[in-house]
Amino acid sequence: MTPPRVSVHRARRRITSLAVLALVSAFLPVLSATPASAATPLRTLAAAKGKFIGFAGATSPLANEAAYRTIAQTEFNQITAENAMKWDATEPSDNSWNYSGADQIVNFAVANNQIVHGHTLVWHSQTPSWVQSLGATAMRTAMQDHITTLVGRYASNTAVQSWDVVNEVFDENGGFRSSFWYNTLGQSFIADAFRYARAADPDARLCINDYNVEGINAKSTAMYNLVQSLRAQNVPVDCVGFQAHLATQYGFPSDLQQNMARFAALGVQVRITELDIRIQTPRTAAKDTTQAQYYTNVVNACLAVTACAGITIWGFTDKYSWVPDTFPSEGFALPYDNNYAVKPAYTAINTALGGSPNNDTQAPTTPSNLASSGVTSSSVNLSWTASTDNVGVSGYDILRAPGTSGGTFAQVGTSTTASFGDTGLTASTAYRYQVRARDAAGNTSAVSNTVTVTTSGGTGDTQAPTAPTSLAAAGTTSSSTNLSWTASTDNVGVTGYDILRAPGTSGGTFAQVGTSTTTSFSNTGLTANTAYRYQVRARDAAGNVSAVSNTVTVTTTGGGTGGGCSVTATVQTQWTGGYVIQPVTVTNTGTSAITSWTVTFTLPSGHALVGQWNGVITTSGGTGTAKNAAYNGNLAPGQSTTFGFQISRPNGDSSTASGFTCTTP
Ligand code: 9MR
Repeated sequence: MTPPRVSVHRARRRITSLAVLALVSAFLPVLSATPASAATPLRTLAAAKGKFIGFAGATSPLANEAAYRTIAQTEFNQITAENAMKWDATEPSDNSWNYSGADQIVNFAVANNQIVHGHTLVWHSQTPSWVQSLGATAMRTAMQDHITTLVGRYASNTAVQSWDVVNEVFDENGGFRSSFWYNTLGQSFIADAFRYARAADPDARLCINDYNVEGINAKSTAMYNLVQSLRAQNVPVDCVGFQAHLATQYGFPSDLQQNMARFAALGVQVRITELDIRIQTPRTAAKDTTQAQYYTNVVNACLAVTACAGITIWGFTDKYSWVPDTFPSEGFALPYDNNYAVKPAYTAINTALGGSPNNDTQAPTTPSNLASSGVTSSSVNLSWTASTDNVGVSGYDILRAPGTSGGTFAQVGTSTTASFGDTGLTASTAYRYQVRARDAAGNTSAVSNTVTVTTSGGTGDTQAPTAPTSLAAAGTTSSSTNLSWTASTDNVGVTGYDILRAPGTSGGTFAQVGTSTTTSFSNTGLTANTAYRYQVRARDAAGNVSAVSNTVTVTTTGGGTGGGCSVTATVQTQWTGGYVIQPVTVTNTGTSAITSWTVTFTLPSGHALVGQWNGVITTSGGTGTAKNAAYNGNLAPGQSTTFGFQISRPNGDSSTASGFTCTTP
């Protein structure tokens, strides 16, 4: 039989845990810790695998420690309140509610684009004595009130997506735990709790959660049978949580994946809800290695089971772990140490999620099939087959050498796509090109094949295009403006326009900010409430450049006392028939606080809104209008918030919403 891995009955005060931890730490040998900065964050890696990676959040360090907050928001995309949503925290006496900790967790999650798992509605522990002493009828009513009120409070908050409805209802042999719930109400309290929760938030995913159920054993089989029977009775059990409070001295439950898979076959989502892997003190490098291997095993099991939605780690720093509270000679269960340095466990999780932490040294593959096209007397278009890389290709360097041999290759440009246009070349002249790829850690690939290009002889043409005229700006927002002008003409044809910009209403220098092959250009990334001057000039195929156009002065909107905003939108995922835009990031670009914002965007024909979160979105014709939700309209200067939405589109249509513009009233 599996040895008991955890006792959850004892909730000592934090002071005890810190005292024990301090004592243990005093004898801890110095182990090497590596800063996490070189690693791709866990949340990025997990999202790429379609999983969440979360942590149990404690309200005090979240409020008071910047180091804790930084890791919390950088590394994780899911939060479970470690204690703040429990009954004793939220309803300490009958119908007297305290949401401060719960709201703190939820607000943090919303601000950082994280999802929240509510923990926990019905549990024998951390439930006030006024509940425990009620008679059957009053206890059932109290349970219904508690669930209805607490779940109802967050039902419209799209960050809060799931709840532990009942927690730890089994004993170690697979019988029902002899808790006050069971002893007063019998097992019916379980089905009732799920039904009350479903009524309070029909969209929330409702979970049953327990410990020592990671492997296949009497307790997990009892849980399996209960879930199967509840679902057969249409009791809304959607998900099973495996706490996974593991300990290296008891061995790894090697049938974890198999166990999750059998639950998944019942049609439920599964998740690892409270992962930590404690060791017996003192901490040693060998124990760290074993612990890291266990973390790897858990991540691999979740990755291998499609129905596994993700993993929540029960905290992330040893500084705030429940373990020494309960097991005085055990601890060090988490991926960060007391000083927020990463441990081998962090490296293991990151690696298992597909990352290459601690200074990635793997170079991208070499770009191949470099080829030239569209060679003129002054320009060439290059394209190549993209490289791949374990942490992603961040861009390409374009290298050029003079002539058909000899000389030195020097970098003449960069590209984030697999093509590049090189301009300003001399007619009837040979050049050699190569490209190489870079990754996010700065590794560069070997160079591609070399392509030799000889520019055309040109026409001997020295006639410049006419200067563009009637340059005008329209649709200026706090961060962008649209320029248009009357086309130039040229004896050998205009090939494009250079767009030049100078700061302010006078002075400064005009510098090229873009090119266009049409008679319009949209300049983005501008600062709110700021003046800019623009000019354009035309080029012809022989490389002749026109005089500049008239100057147009543009002042972006927003800023000042009214505030201003900018918006960027990302297509997170798409499929035949739809896509998700997430995050849409709204930033106050002004110098004073704003209290509301409005983002408009264009929806292609046949695209329809099917879901939205953290904003209030309406559509009319081909225009979408998103206004802030009640809780994210207030933005200090420089502060951002995000929202998102899902769109359905006709099959075969690969277009997405575009033209995102932000305004403040
Ligand atoms: O980590 C929690 C700790 O701070 C509390 O004192 C304790 C009270 O029982 O609960 C801990 O979290 C438990 C979780 O809510 C349910 N599964 C077991 C966890 C560890 O005891």
